[in-house]
Amino acid sequence: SFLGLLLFVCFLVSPILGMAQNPLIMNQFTADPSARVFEGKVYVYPSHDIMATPGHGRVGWFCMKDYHVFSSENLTDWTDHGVIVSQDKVKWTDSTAYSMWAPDCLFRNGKYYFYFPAPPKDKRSGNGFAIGVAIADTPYGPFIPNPEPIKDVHGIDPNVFMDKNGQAYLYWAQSNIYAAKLKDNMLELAGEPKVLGNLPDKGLKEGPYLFERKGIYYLTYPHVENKTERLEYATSNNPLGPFKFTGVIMDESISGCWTNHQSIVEYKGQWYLFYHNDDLSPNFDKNRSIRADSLFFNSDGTIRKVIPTLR
Ligand code: FUB
Repeated sequence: SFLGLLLFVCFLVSPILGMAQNPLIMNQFTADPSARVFEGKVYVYPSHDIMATPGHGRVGWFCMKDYHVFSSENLTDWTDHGVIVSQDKVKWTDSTAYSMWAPDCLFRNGKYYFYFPAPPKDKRSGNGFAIGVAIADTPYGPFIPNPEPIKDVHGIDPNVFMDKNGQAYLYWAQSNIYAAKLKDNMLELAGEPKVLGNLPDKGLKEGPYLFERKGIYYLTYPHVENKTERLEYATSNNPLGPFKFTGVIMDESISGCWTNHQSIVEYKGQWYLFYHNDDLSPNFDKNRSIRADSLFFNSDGTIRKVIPTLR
């Protein structure tokens, strides 16, 4: 097939062009990649898409019951460290939900803190998501889930950022993007959640991912106005804003995959965009596959649009 031929050509040319080989993981579906550099390697914490079946998740929708973590030193050969957190081991989650959505991980004071959204079994705050934390001594676990989700956080797609002064921040989404300082214990908010304004008015904004480069704080997020999500960014000189919409990192997917979800990381002197598409499941866009491509900055700090190395 054309897709097979395309994958084969990408496989042949990717080492020559210094690109990652996309999609990164071939033996399972992966989405929402949060890439981090820990211990000299890239670790990717994705969602783990599976197929819902009657009684196990919502048929035709996103379905996930656990998380794996993958590591690599060359972005081509990946080690699957296996399941690090699963919904049946997290006491506060609704174990019928199969909705372990986009996670993130941060290192602090010798510990790795893994943040993940899931619907709680306690429905007093409605049918939405809460955000939990699991803690480990290594980037690949074993992770021990905290018995309760983070208080006062309702939403999906947690992202954690540690500023140079040691202050950590939590970002998350619930149609808009929210942010708050975290206490030093990394388990509680240190201030009121704030809606980050000045982003486009219309369309769902989710999947926040914040990073800093040369004193500029980049708030990146997928934004959908029409059919599929476009990766955009806003900048500020403060991690809590005010942000100014700055540009587009990646255009809408021409494959028709509704979602996209990004993280941006520097590894061995090169910046990379991690994101996802539907390469291994072109007819069902809730079974996704993660990718990475090189990302470049202009001299004024703006990001050059990344052209995906697959359709
Ligand atoms: O993976 C489920 C949801 O799809 C994520 O939480 C969103 O960011 C979107 O990618």
